[in-house]
Amino acid sequence: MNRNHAAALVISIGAFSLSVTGAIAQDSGAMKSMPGMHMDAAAAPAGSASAKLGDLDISGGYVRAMLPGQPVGGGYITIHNAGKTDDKLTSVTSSSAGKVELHEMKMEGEIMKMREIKGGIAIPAGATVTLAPNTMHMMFKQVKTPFKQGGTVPVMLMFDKAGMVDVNLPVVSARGN
Ligand SMILES: [Cu+2]
Repeated sequence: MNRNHAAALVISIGAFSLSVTGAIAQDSGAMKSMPGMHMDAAAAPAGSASAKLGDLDISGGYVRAMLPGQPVGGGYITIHNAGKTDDKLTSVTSSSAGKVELHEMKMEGEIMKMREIKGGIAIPAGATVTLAPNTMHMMFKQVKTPFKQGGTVPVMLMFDKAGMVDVNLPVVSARGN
């Protein structure tokens, strides 16, 4: 698939997740950039997952259903550090995917770009960090069975200080509600 085809495919499926577009571009070997993306609201849908781990309050966890042919899934979560010690989300694993990467999306001029966040996501003392569409997200790769609305995707979040916690993320619609 050349880059133009990837772009056309993305545009044809409409207003869906930017993680899809980024991943397609990435998988085609060109870590780029689709012009003309719009920004979604970042509010977590009803029924999203929560958990508590030490000083960390985890909420708003969910993944989006995957569209036919979509090679990767996107997941989102909010982490509040109520403690006095900085922490860091170092990695995520899931039995539903061969691997889970932490990604971020950034506008560079008119262009939205996605890249892997190396070294984890800092969760400073007192801070609330949100992984949401169009910003940071969990990217599920080598997904065994495409995520389907109504299902759940188990993840294990690993933190530098707080340790690890299992969360079952509900699968919401591909539009994120
Ligand atoms: Cu991504």
